Amino acid sequence: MTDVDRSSAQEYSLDRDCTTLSRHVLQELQSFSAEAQDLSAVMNRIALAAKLISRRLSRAGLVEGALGFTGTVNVQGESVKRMDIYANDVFISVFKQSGLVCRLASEEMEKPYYIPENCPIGRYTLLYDPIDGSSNVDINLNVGSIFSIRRQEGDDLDGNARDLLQHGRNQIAAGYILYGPSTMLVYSMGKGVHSFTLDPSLGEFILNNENIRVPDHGPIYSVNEGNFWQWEESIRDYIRYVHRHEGYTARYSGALVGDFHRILMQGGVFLYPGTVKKPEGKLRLLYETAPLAFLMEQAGGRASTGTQDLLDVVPEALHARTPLVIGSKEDVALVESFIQEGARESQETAMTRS
Ligand code: FBP
Repeated sequence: MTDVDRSSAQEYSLDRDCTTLSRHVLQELQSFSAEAQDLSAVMNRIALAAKLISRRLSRAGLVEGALGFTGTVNVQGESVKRMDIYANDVFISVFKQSGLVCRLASEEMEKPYYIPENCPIGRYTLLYDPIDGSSNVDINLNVGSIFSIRRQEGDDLDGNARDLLQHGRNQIAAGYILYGPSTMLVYSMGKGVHSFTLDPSLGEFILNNENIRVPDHGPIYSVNEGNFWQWEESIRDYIRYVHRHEGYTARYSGALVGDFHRILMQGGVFLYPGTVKKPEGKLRLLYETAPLAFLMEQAGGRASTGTQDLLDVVPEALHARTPLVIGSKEDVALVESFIQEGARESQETAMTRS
């Protein structure tokens, strides 16, 4: 290797090592304006929350009271894990005394949380799922955090956050943190999807993959088949199709972030359909499905409720749920075609009966 090669390789790895999240955000925004600096600072605080949660998870088995249930039930009617509360409080703490985020809304809080010292100057609202895949926490399997940044509009005096009931295309930025063998942060500001790996020796998230593109088709389908008999016939028909056709393989981790990340990197489709009893499904729009839909569309994939683009859905409430079909555009279209066929058949049956 010539000296020139060696120095350019060193220059490259040094430059790569210096491409931290906050620097990348400013590069993305191609601006050093106050707004750009603020957004970079918001992302930096999210990175700090990720480091604190990653540290807690990595030692949870050794820390008294880090695992298990709190004994309470949250606004979703779910039993709350201690890690859910720890992570929820971490996101609030990192934004105190920041002047950045005036309001935080999360899966664990019925109403948004206001940081008085940040209002009204704080331009942004953070919506987040502090621990996604809670059922995996106590058994040391991968979990995640999901976040969405929206503009703070109006004063929301009654605290019902009605100004947040907007479609997902109004998100300024979105992303997730995957707490796996390494801790990764994946985000988009509407200009492509980029991933960072936490380098514990530096304590920094360093860029490892820029402008991620999802394949148009992939072999993976990811769904909880345990719900098979609760689904509409059309979804059951889609699952029968992938069972009978070569080239499909099932993967389901029980944590949306982990399953989503696999699809983003390898292609395929993740589904959490509605059931006959709960047609709206389980996953929450504003801080679970809309942020991931924003990323998937940025990566060249698609996100659907089965009948419409998920980013066009306007929620009726802060904790509204939606069915989710997300991933490679050909695979999402295939699922939608089964749903359309099912709708056409039930319409035909209804007409013959009438
Ligand atoms: P939490 O955010 O409360 O963990 O709920 C969401 C979730 O755990 C997703 O991560 C996952 O895809 C799904 O629910 C698993 O649900 P099920 O156990 O019904 O398959």
